[in-house]
This record gives sequence, structure tokens and C-alpha cells, in this order.
Amino acid sequence: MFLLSTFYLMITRVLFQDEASPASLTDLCLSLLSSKLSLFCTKRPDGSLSLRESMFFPQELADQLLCKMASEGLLNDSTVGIFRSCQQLRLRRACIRTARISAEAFQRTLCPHRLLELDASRVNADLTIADILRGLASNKDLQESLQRLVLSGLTMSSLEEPACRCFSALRGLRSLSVANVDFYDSGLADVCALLRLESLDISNTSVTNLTPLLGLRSRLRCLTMHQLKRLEMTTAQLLSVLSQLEGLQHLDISDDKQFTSDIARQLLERPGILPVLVSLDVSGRKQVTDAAVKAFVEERPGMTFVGLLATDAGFSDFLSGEGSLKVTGEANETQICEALRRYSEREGFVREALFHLFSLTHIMEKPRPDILKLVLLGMKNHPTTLNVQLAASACVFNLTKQDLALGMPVRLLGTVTQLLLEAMKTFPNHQQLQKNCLLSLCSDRILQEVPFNRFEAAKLVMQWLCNHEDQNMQRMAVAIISILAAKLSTEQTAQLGAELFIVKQLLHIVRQKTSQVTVDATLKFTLSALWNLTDESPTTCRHFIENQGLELFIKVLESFPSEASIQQKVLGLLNNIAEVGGLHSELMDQRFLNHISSLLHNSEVEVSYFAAGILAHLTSRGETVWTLDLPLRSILQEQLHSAILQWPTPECEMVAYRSFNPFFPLLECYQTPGVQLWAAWAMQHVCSKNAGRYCSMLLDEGGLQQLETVSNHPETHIDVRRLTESILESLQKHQARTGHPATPL
Ligand SMILES: *[C@@H]1O[C@H](CO)[C@@H](O)[C@H](O)[C@H]1NC(C)=O
Ligand SMILES: *[C@@H]1O[C@H](CO)[C@@H](O)[C@H](O)[C@H]1NC(C)=O
Ligand SMILES: *[C@@H]1O[C@H](CO)[C@@H](O)[C@H](O)[C@H]1NC(C)=O
Ligand SMILES: *[C@@H]1O[C@H](CO)[C@@H](O)[C@H](O)[C@H]1NC(C)=O
Ligand SMILES: CC(=O)N[C@H]1CO[C@H](CO)[C@@H](O)[C@@H]1O
Repeated sequence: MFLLSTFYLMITRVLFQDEASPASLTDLCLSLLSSKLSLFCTKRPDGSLSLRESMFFPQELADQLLCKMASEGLLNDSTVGIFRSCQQLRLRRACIRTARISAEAFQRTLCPHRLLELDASRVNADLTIADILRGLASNKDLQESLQRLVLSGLTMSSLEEPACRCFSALRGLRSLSVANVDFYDSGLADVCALLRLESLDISNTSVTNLTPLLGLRSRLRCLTMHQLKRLEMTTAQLLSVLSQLEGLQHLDISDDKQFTSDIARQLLERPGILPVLVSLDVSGRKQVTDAAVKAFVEERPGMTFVGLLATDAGFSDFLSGEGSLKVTGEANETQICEALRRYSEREGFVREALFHLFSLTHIMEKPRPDILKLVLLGMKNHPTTLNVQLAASACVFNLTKQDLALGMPVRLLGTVTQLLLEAMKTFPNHQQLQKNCLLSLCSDRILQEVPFNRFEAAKLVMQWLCNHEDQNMQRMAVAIISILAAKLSTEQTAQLGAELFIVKQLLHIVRQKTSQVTVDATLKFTLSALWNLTDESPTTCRHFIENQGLELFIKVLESFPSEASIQQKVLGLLNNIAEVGGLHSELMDQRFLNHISSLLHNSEVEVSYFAAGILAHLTSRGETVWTLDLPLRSILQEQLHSAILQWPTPECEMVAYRSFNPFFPLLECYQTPGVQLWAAWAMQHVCSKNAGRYCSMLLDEGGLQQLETVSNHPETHIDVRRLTESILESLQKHQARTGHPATPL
């Protein structure tokens, strides 16, 4: 029962996050299951997890669950244990890309399954190809059943053991990828003895000679050899081997522009070669012309794809990529998108395609979530490649700027934002990259509505701010921080503000602006950020005081006497300081108090309100009040009282509070009605402007009892009583309307 309701709550929460593009229910359930796996499992003595006995999964869901756990980085020796039982979770198409598991766990949990496919691309280095082949060979059924094996980016074998030649044991294998593997001629000879092999990917391996491929002459349908860096064959020898692979339908001889071989030109011009070819990739090759491609395609009407990125070709109409012939290239959007889709694993091509995409973004007037998704794919696949991240972050900015962001689903923007943060973290000192990311982040839609880790973002932006003085960027950074700070939890703001350098840096900016006597957006954002960071955070308040914040803020008040928006923020922050009892003695400064009491009668209610708040906090406590002389204290009290009675009703919400806890002690000061009056006025103000939020908050925090006590107390001043009764009335209305319980749960 507990589990079911948790499931339901979590699912509805995720669903409502983004109605524009809800994830499928299956996907949500699998996400929940994989992130809360231990709730559904017991632990074996060896520490691995085992699903509770009553749980069984349809076969396709088992594959999907494994894939999800791998792609979300949740697969390890402990969690993969749930797949040890082939009855509960039967795998057919196993994908453990980028997972971190040991050879032993691999053999023990995955090899008992009768797999059709295994994709182990880029798993951790200590699970080698030799380990995988040994594991697969341990199950006779599996040797027959396995048809597709992807080992891209793996280590062949560890140093201690000889390279194992066990490919030939996989008798059922039809498709194999050893791309980006330290794979040599001997390995190729072994592989070419696989009699059923139809598809082979040896991209970026150390193969020098392709002659062994002739062993697969009658069977090979698909050959991918992108960037074969060590090939030692002349163009004539290479063409001679290729021309004998008569059944070949897909051929990829693209490379990354470093090689000067004219193999592509010669292949295109050789009459009758590869008659049944339907797809040819020559991206990155020299001397390719539209005319040669045209002749080649016309001779083979079944062609569905030509790869022409980073060649000089692709600009003729018939290569536009619009019809049944797909084309990768840089001539137009269609070609560029095709390139991003097909080459997402090839960093050089991803960078190239993003570069061309960027130059197209200025003519994009409509939101293009489809294109943003492709950019994201490249970013995700190459997190540590600077050039990819640079080009991608520039594209993200131009694809999401201003109104364009409004047309993007929030979930997509959330993923993009998280990737931007990753990039900021990976390249902390790269000015342009940081700039691109800040530009993208500085969007109302993203900062206000999109789900991402705001605490991490605030920290990253703050770190950047501490190391740079570029004025435009500084403004953007403090704008971002001030918005993020208002959205963090009290604990997070406190944690952020507790980092000494943050307060120091923000005060440094305020000091600069004050000495230049400039009121600009940077100053306003910085003050807002400090205001929010000191809210209910005594540590941050202490840092503020220790860094001479008080003197500085008095100077700000004196420097900008007619700027209500500056004064409001400064006084708002000083209210936060005044809430910290331990800092009262720091504020008991005659010059400071004189200045604040002069602001009590300011014509702007938001200035007067915050000035009054400071005085209310300071005069509320016995222990510090005695340091004031009695006349001053009573003058403050009287002035406070009469100022509050004169305030008009402000038009909008002047302040946002996270809780009413700082107000409750003020309500108990029966000897100083001005203090009580201020607290009640503040409550009344926010409750009337935003009843939904503040009436509920007040009820949850026990405000009803507190206010009733005040209202019934014999010593309560008539003005205070009037206000508390009005708040009580609002609370009752709110309860009647919403059914909100009257007492804290
Ligand atoms: C395995 O991953 C889970 C989920 O991320 C984690 O809670 C657990 O600590 C990890 N266990 C090991 C042994 O790494
Ligand atoms: C090419 O393969 C080697 C391993 O042989 C790998 O280290 C390198 O990263 C690969 N290059 C690319 C661009 O993937
Ligand atoms: C792509 O280019 C061709 C001409 O080469 C043009 O007809 C087509 O409209 C272009 N497509 C796009 C999406 O720009
Ligand atoms: C990207 O956006 C910036 C800012 O709006 C604009 O100045 C620039 O022209 C755009 N770049 C391209 C290539 O569209
Ligand atoms: C809780 C808090 O201090 N919120 C403030 C954060 O900054 C904004 C912008 O200045 C204020 O409106 C909030 O009241």
C-alpha cells in the first residue's frame, strides 16, 4: 500500500511537471524503479541486490530496465544483481553502455541469459573484451543465440593476459562492432572466420590490411571503417578488396579530414563497383564532387543515403536531402540535422555539424525543439570535448534565446540546462564557454520554470563571478544568482551563503558601485542576491557583519537617498541581520539607528516598512534593549507605532517570506505595542496579497493559536487587537475556502 501510493504520487508529480511532453508511463515506472531499487529488493550476502520473489517482468521491460539503469549511471555490481534471476527478468537485448561493472558480475548476471544482442560500448576499462568473450563463451546456448555484439571503445585485454581469440566461438554472430578498440590484423583474421557475419564496424582500429575481409566476400552486407588511421594499402589495393565484396549494401569510408587519400574519388568514378550499394559515406574525404556523386547514385537507383559532411560536395538540388535520398552535409538544415543524428558518436563530425548549425540559427524564427534535441545528443556524448561543448553551447543560446524558449518543452530545457552546468564544471577556466553557458542560463523561462539543480548552478555561477570582472558578464551572473537564490530552500541558501567567498565577492561589487555612485542593474541584482542569501541564515549574516557589510550598507543608504528600490533591498537585508539575536549588539550603533529612524517617515511605504522592521527587532529583546538609553527606546517605540498607523496599503507584495517564525517572538512583546503592531502588519500585508501561500503557511506554522492568544490577552493594545482580528478573519475565510486544517499536521 505504501509503495503504491508513493508510486502514484511520484508519477503524478513528474507528469505534471511538463504537460507539453510527458514521458510514457512505462518510462516513468522504470525510472522510479531504478532510482529506488532498494525498496523493491533484498540484499544477498555478497551485497548484490535481488528482486523480491513476487516480482516478475515482461521480457521487453527487462531489456528496457537494464538499458535505463545503464544510461542513468545506476548499474554497478550491486544493482546488476537483480538480473541474476532469469525467471524474474529475462534479457534478450542487453544494453550496458557506459556501465561500471566487474568481469565477475558480468559473467554471473548477464551470461546466463540467452541473449540475442549485447551492447557494451564504453563500459569501464577493467571489463575488457577478453572478459566479455570469456563470459559469453561460458554459456553454450548463448554462443549460438548471440547475433549482435557491440564492443566500441573497450580495452582488448588487460596487460597480464594474452589477447583472447574467442570471437570465432560466437557462431551465431551476424553483427559486430569493435570501433575505437585497440584491435589489430590478428583480430580481424579471427573475426573474418565468423561464417554468419554480415555487418562489421572496425572504425578507428589499428587494422593495417583488409585482405581478410575477402573471407566474408559472399556474406558481408555492411562495412563501417570510419577513420582507419593505420591502413597500409594503396588506393588500388583497397579498391580491389572492396570491389570483390559484391553483396555490400552499406559502406562507410568517412574520415576526419586528416588523410589525403583520394579513395572516395576513385571509388565514385569506378564503373560498376558495388552494384547493390544503398548507402555510402565519404564524409571528410577529399576530391568528392557533386557530379561524381550524381553519376554514382544514378547508376544505383536504390541508394538511400550519401554522407558528404566536410567534403566540398552536397550543394546541388538533387542532394538536398529532402526526398528518399538522405544526405549528411553542410548545405542546409536538412543535411546538418542528418549529420547530427548519424554522427552523434563521432566528435569531429559533431563539432563540424554544430559549427554549421550555428550559422543557421539566426534565420530560425520558430522554436525548434527537434534541433535542440540533436544538439543535446552531441553534448551528452562528448562531455569532455571542448570544441563540441563550445559549439553546442553557442547553438543552445541561439536556439533558446528570448521567446524561442517559450516554445520549448520544460523537460528538454531541463536536460539542456543540466548539460550546460556539466560543461561549466568541466571547463571552469574557459572564458568563452562560460560566457555561452551564462548567456543561455540568463533566461526567465529557464530560471523560473525549468527543473534543474539550482543550488549547483548558483555555486558555479558564483565561482565564475569571483574570477572575472567583465562588466556585462558580471551583470548577468548576479542577475542569475539573485533569481536562483530566491528559489533555493532555506537550507541551501544558508549553505551557499556560508561560503565566505560568496558574501565577500558580492560585497566587493556593492563597494565598487557605491564608490562610483552608479545605480545600475548589477547593483540592484547584487543587493537582491545578498538580501535573499541572508534570509534565515545566521552564518551568512555573520559573514556580512565580519566583512564590514554594515558600514558599507550605511554608506549605500547615504549615497542613494532617493532610490527607493535600492533602499528597500538594503533595509530588507538589514531586517534579516536584525532577526539574528546574536548580532544585535553589532547594530546598536548610534549613527546607524539615527539613520534608520529618519527613514521611518519616508514617503515610500516599502522604505518605511523595512526601517520599522529593523527597529522592531532591535527593541524587542530585553538583553540588547538595555544598551539603548531609555529615552531613545521610547522615542523609537512611539515613532514606530505612529508611522505604522499611517502606512497606506501597498499595491503589490513588497517582500517574500519563507516562514513566519521570526515574527512570533515579536507578537509576544506586550510591553512594546509598536513591535507587535509591526509584526501583525507584516502578516496582514502578505496574507492579503497572496492568501494562497501565506494563509496556508501561517496555519501550518501554528499562527492561528499565536494570534488568538494576542487577541484575547488583556494587555493587548487596541491597534494591535484590531489588526490581529483582521488576520484571524482572513485565516478563517481561507480555511472555509480551501479546507486547510487549522493546526499544524
Ligand atoms: C551502486 O549504485 C547504487 C545506486 O546508484 C548505489 O546506491 C550503491 O551505493 C552503488 N553500490 C556500489 C557497490 O557501488
Ligand atoms: C580511437 O581509438 C582509440 C583506441 O584505440 C581511442 O583511444 C580514441 O579515443 C579513439 N578516437 C576517437 C575519436 O574515438
Ligand atoms: C535544402 O537545400 C535545397 C537546395 O539545395 C532546397 O531546395 C531545400 O529547400 C533546402 N532545405 C531546407 C530545409 O533548407
Ligand atoms: C546568435 O544570437 C546572437 C544574440 O541574439 C546574435 O547576435 C547572433 O547573430 C546569433 N548568431 C547567429 C549566427 O545567428
Ligand atoms: C526571502 C527573500 O529575501 N526574498 C527576496 C529575494 O529578492 C527578491 C528580489 O529583490 C525580493 O523580492 C524577495 O523578497
